[in-house]
Amino acid sequence: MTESTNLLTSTLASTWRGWQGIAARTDTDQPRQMLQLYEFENCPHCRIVREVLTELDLDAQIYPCPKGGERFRDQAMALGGKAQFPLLIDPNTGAEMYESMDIVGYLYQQYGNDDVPMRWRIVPLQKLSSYLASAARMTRGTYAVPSKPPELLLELYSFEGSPFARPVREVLCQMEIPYILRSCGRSEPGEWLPPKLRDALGIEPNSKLHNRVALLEKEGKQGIPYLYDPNTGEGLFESEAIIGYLEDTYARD
Ligand SMILES: N[C@@H](CCC(=O)N[C@@H](CS)C(=O)NCC(=O)O)C(=O)O
Repeated sequence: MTESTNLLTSTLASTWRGWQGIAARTDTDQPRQMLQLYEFENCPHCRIVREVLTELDLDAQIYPCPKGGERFRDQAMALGGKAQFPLLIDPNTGAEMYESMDIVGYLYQQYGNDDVPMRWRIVPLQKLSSYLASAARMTRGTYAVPSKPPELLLELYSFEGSPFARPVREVLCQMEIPYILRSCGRSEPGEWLPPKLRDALGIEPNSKLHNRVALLEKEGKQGIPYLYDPNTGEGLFESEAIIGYLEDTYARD
């Protein structure tokens, strides 16, 4: 797939989803211990859960379980008893849950202090559009490829609806590289403008989200996706550069 086709189909996937998984709330309760999610990127049901992680501004440890994967599938089986994804583990409450829509309800109740918004109750439409988003990406983020396991979890600053972050998550998934998903949705109106227009108008994005504030402090800007690899000390912006780095560092022939 060429770079422009890659971006086009990723944008199409976000469009099928009605650009959910971008706007984030600033008033949710943050869990003390990080949530754990066993999933794979192109699974339509897993996407729904990741969108809600963005909406509620929740971080999670992601354990990729692509088809044919050998690194975390057995672990998921041992925890939940079946090879079905998504599987959410919440060490704060002891909850272990399958079923995407149950997980959505749980996250809203536990951390959103709110009822599940109406659009999440239109289950057939949510599922159909998530299947269409998966179809737009064909087999990307579905099947395992050989890779070297990292010692420590990588960190990805991402929001679910980002057409640029998706290809990075797909590669992490295929390579079964576990990572901390640092949710970086958009909470302020100024963040929806393209950076160049924002700069021309002199608008500061002024995000209130903890990961965006931390990224700005650490790197001086808030580009998404941003990958930090504690195993090598590397920190990178730009999806193509990140994918190149992952392949150079973790691919196995
Ligand atoms: N009703 C479940 C459906 C989950 C489901 O069918 N997940 C598929 C992946 S999209 C799965 O676990 N397949 C088994 C596998 O990939 O090994 C939900 O909404 O979470």
